[in-house]
Amino acid sequence: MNTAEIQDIIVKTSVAKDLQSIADKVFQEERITCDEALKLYEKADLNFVGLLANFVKTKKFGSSVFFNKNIHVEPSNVCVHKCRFCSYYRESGSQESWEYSIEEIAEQLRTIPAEALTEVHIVGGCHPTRTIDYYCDLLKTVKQVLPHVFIKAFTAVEIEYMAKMNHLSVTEVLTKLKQCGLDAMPGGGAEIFDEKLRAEMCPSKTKSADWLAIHKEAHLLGIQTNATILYGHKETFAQRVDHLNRLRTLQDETHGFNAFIPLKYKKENNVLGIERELPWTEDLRNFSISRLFLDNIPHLKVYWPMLGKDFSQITLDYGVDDFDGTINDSTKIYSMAGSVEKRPILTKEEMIALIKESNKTPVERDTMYSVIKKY
Ligand code: V47
Ligand code: SF4
Repeated sequence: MNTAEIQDIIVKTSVAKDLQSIADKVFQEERITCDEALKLYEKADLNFVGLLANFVKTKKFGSSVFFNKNIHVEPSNVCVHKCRFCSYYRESGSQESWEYSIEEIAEQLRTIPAEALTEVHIVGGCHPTRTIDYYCDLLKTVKQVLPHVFIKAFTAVEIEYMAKMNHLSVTEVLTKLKQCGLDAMPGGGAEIFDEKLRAEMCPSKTKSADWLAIHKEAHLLGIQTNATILYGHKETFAQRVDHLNRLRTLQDETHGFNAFIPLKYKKENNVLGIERELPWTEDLRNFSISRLFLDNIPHLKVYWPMLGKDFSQITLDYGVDDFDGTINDSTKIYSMAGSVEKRPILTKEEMIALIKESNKTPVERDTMYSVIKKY
């Protein structure tokens, strides 16, 4: 649909005047304000924001939907933090904990044919006794076993912890990791930036300003990163807008974020005590409004293991342009929290078929979003 056709639908469906003026801004590629984003969360129905988000996505990327061939490595779920929404951390020695040695991880990676991967994603708990040497050796080993892959590793929370426990600055940690093979960083640990709510949800975790400062430092060192929000728990719409705004402001300065990934709170096996997860319509509205507000972060990613393949296909009409990766059944963070996919794995062919079924064009990318092949 072109601009005029969408504008016509908006007028004919008697959308309120204040929402129409937001739509006009979107069509003119003008930035929407925090108040306008809040108005969208409070007043706009799914079809309205969906239409606009799909318009923006299509203008940027046409029918392309990106994916990559990746695996998640989770070295350990032993963690010094005890975030109240987390279903994953365990004490060292507990039956449900794991603490893989570098050799165990290398063994696992050696079983994967080289052509099956272009990225290894590494995220785990903040382990109380592992020093930065473990993480440096891990990066070097991954590059030895799979020299052609990009490594996207360690959240800002893990980076902060490495700095503290090894008496190093964040810059020193990032520089060392980069020398050992770190190419990019994932977006985890952002949770919700509102200080009061963050203190309630994850009291000992990296403070919001520090999370942003670590990403800024990574960007300045040439390490591209992602960003996330954990939504669907106790946060208000205003707190979501505040979160998005802090990311947009940093991105204006550094341009180092590749993708934004809204992570839906899942309620199983954690102590937060939320009884009902958000309905899917709210997920779609959240994807759409994120696409409209974050005009400077190019990619909007759906993490399909958490939301399920079928529902993730629908998000492709609500502003999403990135289907993440093949994953290879290698993550437990979400299966322990009650994710839709219990054994997340897609072959490249299955991924291509899912995207084509949604009437989109699958585009294989690498970690830096360079195009490998269009299908
Ligand atoms: O920061 C923890 C989230 C994140 C729960 O950058 C939960 O490409 C929902 O950030 N319900 C880690 N979410 C995972 C992450 C990620 C995932 C995929 C791709 C990328 C990327 C990053 O998992 C944590 C936290 O926000 N999380 N517990 C839960 N109960
Ligand atoms: Fe640790 Fe991350 Fe879980 Fe928090 S969310 S307890 S930092 S593993």
